[in-house]
Amino acid sequence: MTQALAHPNIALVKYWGKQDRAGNMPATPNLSITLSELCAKTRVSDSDQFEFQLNGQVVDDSKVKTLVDSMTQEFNLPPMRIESSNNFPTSAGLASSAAGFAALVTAIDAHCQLGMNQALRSEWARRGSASAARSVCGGFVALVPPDWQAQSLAPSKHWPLEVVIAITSHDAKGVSSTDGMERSRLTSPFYNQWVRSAGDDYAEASVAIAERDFAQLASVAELSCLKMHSLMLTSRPALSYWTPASLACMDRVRELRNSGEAVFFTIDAGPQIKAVCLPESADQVAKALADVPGVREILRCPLGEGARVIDD
Ligand code: 2P0
Repeated sequence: MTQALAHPNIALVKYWGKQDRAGNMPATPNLSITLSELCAKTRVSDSDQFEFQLNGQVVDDSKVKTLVDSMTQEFNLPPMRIESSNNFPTSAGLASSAAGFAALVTAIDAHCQLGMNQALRSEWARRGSASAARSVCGGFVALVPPDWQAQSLAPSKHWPLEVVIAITSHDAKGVSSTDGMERSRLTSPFYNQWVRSAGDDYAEASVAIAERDFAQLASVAELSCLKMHSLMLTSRPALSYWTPASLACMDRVRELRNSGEAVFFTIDAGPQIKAVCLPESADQVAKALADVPGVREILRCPLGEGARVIDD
């Protein structure tokens, strides 16, 4: 039995849309921060047949099955039982699949002694879920061409940002990211412009990170987030992941920033707000978001490390 742990990551330059070829490659360069505190733990053990359990329940998950089948074929592996658990809500815009696939590939690699390096684990995790490629690495992470294997831009200690997450709903999302981004690619009139402008957003964000320029990172990260949500809203039929509380939190973050706090928001394919702050603003941001009507829970995460094998 081998167990691995991985954290979710939050994209600051978003991935929304795939290339039209095999390998689950994003259409645009993207960039994330890896969180600590929240985690997926995945245990792999020998078994007579494939079985996947999520949070203690046997689940028929076609993405997990497909990835394990591909790895089994590629590396001639025996059948495995896979038990995964998350210490945070699943399928609600908190990147549970990112953490889950990064932990899964890391556990299979160790259990079956495949000897993969980090880049190869990232590539296999990407085949499961592209954002999972990034959770293999810690700190500030890039997923860019030509290889589309995630690479570390900087370790978490380079710039100890903190993320305050405002949970506004515990419900699982109605349309999966995979289906939603394909709908946007096929139907949003803004999709081509999104693809054309992503390289500039990526370049600006990576400079802001290298120079620890919070105002510049805030500006480009909110732009990338809102461009992605514009694609969602202009898909046919429209994709809308926000709750009224998500909008109220966005306004609250803007007010906090106008009053001098170092904070910006980002939102994924779900209703939760992730407020990225400098550590000196985190207490104030957490307190302010907790008071927004409709916010159910506040989570606080410093930046964390990449996927790794852990003792039981
Ligand atoms: C991201 N998201 O960059 C973006 C922002 C959600 C919104 O990556 O189809 O679960 O499995 O590759 O990785 C979520 O999409 O999609 C995602 P697949 P994935 O974090």
